[in-house]
Amino acid sequence: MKTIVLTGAAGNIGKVLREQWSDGRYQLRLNDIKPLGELATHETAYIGDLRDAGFCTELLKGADTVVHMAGIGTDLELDLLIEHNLKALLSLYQAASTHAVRVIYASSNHAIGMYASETDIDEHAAVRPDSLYGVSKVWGEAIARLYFDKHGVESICLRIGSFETEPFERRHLHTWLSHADMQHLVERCIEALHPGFHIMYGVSANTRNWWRQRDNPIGYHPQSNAEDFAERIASIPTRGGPLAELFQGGGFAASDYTKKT
Ligand code: 15L
Repeated sequence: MKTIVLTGAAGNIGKVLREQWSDGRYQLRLNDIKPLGELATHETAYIGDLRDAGFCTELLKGADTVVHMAGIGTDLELDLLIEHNLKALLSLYQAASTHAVRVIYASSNHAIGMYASETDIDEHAAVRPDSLYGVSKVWGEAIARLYFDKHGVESICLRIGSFETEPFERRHLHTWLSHADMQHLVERCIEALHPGFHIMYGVSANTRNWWRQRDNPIGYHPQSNAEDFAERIASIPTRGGPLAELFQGGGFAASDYTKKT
């Protein structure tokens, strides 16, 4: 049976993955800095800070894959991004290299959020981050690439769209990732044979997707479609005002925007 490390296990995505694996198909090492509640027999809690290299080494020793969902999920202060999205990630990759563990890295669509909303792109398009948060995700993808090229650590970077129970605004017609599709995506990343390094868009099979997956070595086949909710949400403006409608990153792209056209 595979041993999977799940960081950010107490977070939104972490909880959904933990629930999916409640049947005990994997031995789970659950990491967070917050309490994790009652544990099942196939679960072990590793409460601790990923910036601590010794802790990371202990966490990953003997594991097959780490599903790295921990980190700062918004455009907060630079110091926090540096601590949690840059330093902690580096410490995790160092441990992954020491123990030859595959990494599934939670990148984000905000790595390419400054693309205009009418544009379709694939995973090979140049990065265009929409915020310092997006820049921190670009850093993460670069670390993943470095550790594959230089140390052979396999990584799949997931450019996650809008992970929500249901889509609830116009932008989600293009960006929604359902819980079921996220579960399928992460499971395909774990089970794929020798994926190497890849960037995958974490998005459902939305009719209006902006993101095209050119290479799909893991066999990700999403089933949900935000179009099923179009009648209700097409008239609900994207949060962040009119500018947010113009960019794929929505409110992240609109925030602090000062460019004169
Ligand atoms: C993200 O990366 C954020 O963590 C999340 O809060 C949402 O803003 C999501 O992207 C999105 O783009 O909808």
